[in-house]
Amino acid sequence: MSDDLIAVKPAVAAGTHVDAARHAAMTAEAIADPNGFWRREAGRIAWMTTPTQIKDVDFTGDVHIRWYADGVLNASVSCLDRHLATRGDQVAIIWEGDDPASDAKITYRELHARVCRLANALRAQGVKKGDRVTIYLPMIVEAAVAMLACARVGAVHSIVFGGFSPDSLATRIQESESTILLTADEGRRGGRKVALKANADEALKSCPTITSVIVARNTGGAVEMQDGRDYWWSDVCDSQPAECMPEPMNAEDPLFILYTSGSTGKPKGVLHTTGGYMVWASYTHELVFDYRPGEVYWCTADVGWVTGHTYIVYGPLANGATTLMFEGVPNYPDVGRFWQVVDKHKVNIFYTAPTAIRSLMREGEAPVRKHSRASLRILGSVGEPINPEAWLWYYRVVGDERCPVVDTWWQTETGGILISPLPGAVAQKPGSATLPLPGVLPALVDGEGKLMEGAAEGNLVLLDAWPGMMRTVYGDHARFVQTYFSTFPGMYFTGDGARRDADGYYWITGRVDDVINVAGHRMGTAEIESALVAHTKVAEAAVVGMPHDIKGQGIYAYVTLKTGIEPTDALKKELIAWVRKEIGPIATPDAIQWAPGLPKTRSGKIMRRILRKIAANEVDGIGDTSTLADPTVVTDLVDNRVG
Ligand code: 6R9
Repeated sequence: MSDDLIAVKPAVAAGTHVDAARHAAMTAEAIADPNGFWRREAGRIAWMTTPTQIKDVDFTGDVHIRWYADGVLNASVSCLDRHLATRGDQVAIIWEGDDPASDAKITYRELHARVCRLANALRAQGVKKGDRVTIYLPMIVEAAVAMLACARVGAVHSIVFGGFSPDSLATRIQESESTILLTADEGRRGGRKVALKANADEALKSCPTITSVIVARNTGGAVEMQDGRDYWWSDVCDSQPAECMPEPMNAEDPLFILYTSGSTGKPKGVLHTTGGYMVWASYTHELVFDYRPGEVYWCTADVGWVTGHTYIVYGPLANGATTLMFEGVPNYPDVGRFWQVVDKHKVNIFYTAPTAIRSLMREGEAPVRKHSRASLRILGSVGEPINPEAWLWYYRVVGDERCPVVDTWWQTETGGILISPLPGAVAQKPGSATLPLPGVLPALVDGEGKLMEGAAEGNLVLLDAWPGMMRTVYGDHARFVQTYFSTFPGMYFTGDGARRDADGYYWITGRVDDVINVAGHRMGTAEIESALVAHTKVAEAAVVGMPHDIKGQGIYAYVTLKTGIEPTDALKKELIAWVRKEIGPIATPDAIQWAPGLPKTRSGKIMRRILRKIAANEVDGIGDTSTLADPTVVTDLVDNRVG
């Protein structure tokens, strides 16, 4: 690990929202007077009724988390209406297509009108406050319109990433009991088409709660439209008025559900509410990216992930920013695509994932140097640990040593960034997410939950709440308490491990549970295992992460076949295709090893520690196998390791 300190440059500190002194003052104030601090920060969004109650939190017992509980607001008003007088004609969204020849610019006034039309159409379809609406859209402007229209009528949106399979979509619709699905004919990515409507049709065979499907015409590809259920977006929206009364929402009314993978069982519906989430989205977007009016801001995530929710839509729009939405991928039509877009739209702030940086790094400096990148001011990273080598390449080659790199640590559950340098205040260290934002109280605990002081390595927890954190698991509060507050009672457990150095800087080391992070996509090993065992020829499966140069982690699956089934290469291919179909391409196994037996304890628990070591080819570190029911299985697995 690199411990070089990269100081804040005077040019960056000049005119910053938060300099070092302010950072220290805010940090102290947020601890000394959280109610006063967060009452003031609430002023950054638009309220119909200003809250007088600020923080009401208990991390023990049944766990309740309430912020601004008597406040009333509508998230879409903060993102749209209140900007109309001052920046109605400013571009809100720059849309850049997968095809470099296609783009669009939408002003705040146009976005407001499009959101209102869809909101009216949703009401006409019978959508009421509290109803769930599933969104399965590609990275087109309609995705942002859909989110804000749901917010406008008080519907709770649940976005399903367009790369998920019909099965994954169906489970998420069933779990949320959505009544409406918003989708498109097809999506585009890297010159290929994604059959969204066809996937949706497949999923809807097992989703009786859905009464209507609203379909955006995107590629113009042929789709089947079911009479009485499916409507074209333009047909339901064009005739609607461009004004729509926003639904008054209590601060603690849900804004959205987002399903995310955990270490066990089905994906959890992470529930975020309105007031605290919006304050957090605005606060963190302004501080971490030091966003200044008039700047062009680009986050390369997909709206199907939490990063897209908070840092493509809600945060930037709450702050009146110009946010760029990109339909494409980093290497299409060529590996200079990101920098070509940066120059084309004069992007000032650029936020991407380490996996993208590593894949571009492999292509050398020339495709970067070909483009000027002179507009860039701040670079951000999110989604997984960034290795110092990739950090330094990002800093030196992409940012010409001019732009600070903000490595932002957070999770779907946290709603927004918790640990990150503020570019005008905190010196950076390549590979470290550095310090908590003012108002965030991370700590490290050992295996017994004992707080560790000073320089240490342990489990990353949060000792107190912040306004943007999740409130519950949708429909399963007991699972919320169990997952996040039972490992270390009274503390929120992140599932991550971290090291803290002598300067108090945090270095996230990765998940300590059975969640893996593949190319910045979070996945539960249990989900992939259950997809594998659903195949008729598979008796048992165990999945672990293995180190991968580009993706951070790859998927390594140990598969035990049913008696009499021949282990062939053709069957490996069949299983890989099967997992892609069951979950989606992001879950494609990188390696499958036939396992006549799995290392189990005498009580039948699979020893994943051993499987991880074999997958990583660290066979010397396997350690004690004497507690296994049959230690000889390990020898067989080591001898037949794949790769
Ligand atoms: C925002 C997002 C969350 C998990 C998290 C951690 C990893 C995210 C990171 C990072 C090291 C960073 N993670 N950012 N690890 N440094 N800057 O990615 O949410 O998809 O829920 O994933 O991602 O392991 O626990 P999500």
